[in-house]
Amino acid sequence: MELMEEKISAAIVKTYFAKLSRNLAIDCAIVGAGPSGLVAARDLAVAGKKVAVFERRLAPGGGVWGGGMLFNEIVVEDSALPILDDFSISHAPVGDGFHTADSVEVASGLIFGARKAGAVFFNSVSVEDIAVRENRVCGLVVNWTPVVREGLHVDPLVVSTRAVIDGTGHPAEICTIAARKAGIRLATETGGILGEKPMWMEEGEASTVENTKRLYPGLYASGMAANNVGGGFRMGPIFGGMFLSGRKVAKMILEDLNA
Ligand code: 48F
Repeated sequence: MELMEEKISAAIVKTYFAKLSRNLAIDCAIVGAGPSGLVAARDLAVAGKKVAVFERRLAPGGGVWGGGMLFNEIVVEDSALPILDDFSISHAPVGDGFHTADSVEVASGLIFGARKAGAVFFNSVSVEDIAVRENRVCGLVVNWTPVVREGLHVDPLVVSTRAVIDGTGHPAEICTIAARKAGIRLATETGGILGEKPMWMEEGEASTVENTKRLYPGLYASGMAANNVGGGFRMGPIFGGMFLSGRKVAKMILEDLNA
């Protein structure tokens, strides 16, 4: 008779590898499970696309969990409330078109909503490179975060995808690799990464959405990554721009994939 210990281990291994196999060739790969990436993940999955999210840390959610300076509340503008409502995340008005939301509810709600819509998560996985063919970004090079952190000499695996979203936040890691390593000319004024500017909330909220764009065939950026690439201002613990950026990038990718 099979021991319970054997059954449990076999169930996890079998299910995980089936999940990984199903996601080795996908419609959209999202790097980074921050707020912009999670909104995009849900929208793309709701539209029927095969979406996977690759997150370096154990817990998806990016910079949402800690609110402002570890006070676990965030602020959202009127314009982004429909997105919170789509995820059934509560919010309370504080005047002048601003609302607060509990950052733990926001982080967990975004993760749950994206997953329930069909997006698949690969957490503790770091994206360390891209694949480029015929002038198009067409894949991600992935490895376990502990392997990368330990500096182990272990080769990665590759996931093929029709679209990549750089949702890595402030460092814009995927666009940086594209520009510096692949020699890709990004769709910016200089063709390179313009660099994030200092704090200016109103401007930062607007520029996060404006800078959300297709930067090269197959490569898009959202959230703070988009702002870094496009030279926008930072905005701190107000998150409407992040949510709207996620919605915008998903819409652009759907148009491109369905063209
Ligand atoms: O930074 P982050 O939360 O992304 P975002 O959607 O949102 C920014 C806000 O949280 C905040 C802000 C709002 O005012 O300014 O900063 O732009 O999340 C980025 C996620 O990407 C992961 C990282 O661990 C984080 O969870 N990440 C970064 N690089 C990689 C990565 C990588 N190479 N591979 C996998 N995950």
